[in-house]
Amino acid sequence: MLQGIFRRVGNVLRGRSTLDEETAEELEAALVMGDVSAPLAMQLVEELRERAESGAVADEENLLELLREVVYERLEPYQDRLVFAPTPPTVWLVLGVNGVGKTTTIAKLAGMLKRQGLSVLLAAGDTFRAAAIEQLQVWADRAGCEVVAQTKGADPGAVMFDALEAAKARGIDFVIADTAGRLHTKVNLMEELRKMSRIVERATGRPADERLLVLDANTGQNAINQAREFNEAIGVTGLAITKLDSTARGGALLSLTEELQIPIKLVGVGEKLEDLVPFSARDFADGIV
Ligand SMILES: Nc1nc2c(ncn2[C@@H]2O[C@H](COP(=O)(O)OP(=O)(O)OP(=O)(O)O)[C@@H](O)[C@H]2O)c(=O)[nH]1
Ligand SMILES: [Mg+2]
Repeated sequence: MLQGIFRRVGNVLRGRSTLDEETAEELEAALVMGDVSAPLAMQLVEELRERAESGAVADEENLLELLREVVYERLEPYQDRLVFAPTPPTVWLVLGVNGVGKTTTIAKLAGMLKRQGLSVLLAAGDTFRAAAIEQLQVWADRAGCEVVAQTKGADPGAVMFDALEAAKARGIDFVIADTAGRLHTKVNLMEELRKMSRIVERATGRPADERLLVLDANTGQNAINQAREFNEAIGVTGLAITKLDSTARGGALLSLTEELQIPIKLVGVGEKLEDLVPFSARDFADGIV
């Protein structure tokens, strides 16, 4: 994953054992090209320079190794696990603008839980987009779980309510809710998500255990604006970053976590059911070289 941004970084550092002015500038540019914000790129290069100067850098490998460490230390505090409820069902709301990979991520999560022998019910909360319900159904069949749905145009709050009732009645371990990525207006969307959230709270006595925001790694700095909006509307508990397999960027992850202080829980690395992994700061940092 992430060969794109980091190949460029690797190219800059390859063959250099000192961080002279020219290398520093090239490295900063390579980071910015990979969607690291300009101020953060400057900070990273500065940190690298300090470390390079405080210890003897014997070879170019060492310089890359130092950069890995700098990136790892920045991300490590934001690596976190998914939250499970003390008593079932665990409820996860999956949020994000259209096309980021919500429905695919839900299917991958369901597949992951099913493989662990847990029962999962999906709530078809995207009642707005044409064929969204059918798409969720197709994925549910692949993952081997059931869907609670109403018809297109139905109230997603009512779908949520039905799904929670069904899960409680049948002793299901997990309810994962799909949500719309777009409504007539953004205000409508946020209002609808808040309503779904309230219904979870009323039905289970606590907020959804995860309000997972799905972000497409390719959207770069724009992902930060999306995260800010969803976070203000209903409080995001974790991020799922998708399409890291197909991006030449992904550096926005670094600024994203620091600006919003929201942990990254999952990473999507492909279009298949198995292509979801827990976020690892170490793997991400290692992707640099
Ligand atoms: N390469 C790659 N593609 C992905 C990944 N996750 C999702 N996709 C693709 O992204 C596209 C959109 O995925 P969806 O799951 O339908 O996205 P969504 O957020 O539910 O979209 P809406 O329902 O329209 O709001 C599909 O073509 C997926 O196959 C990933 O990790 N890697
Ligand atoms: Mg969808």
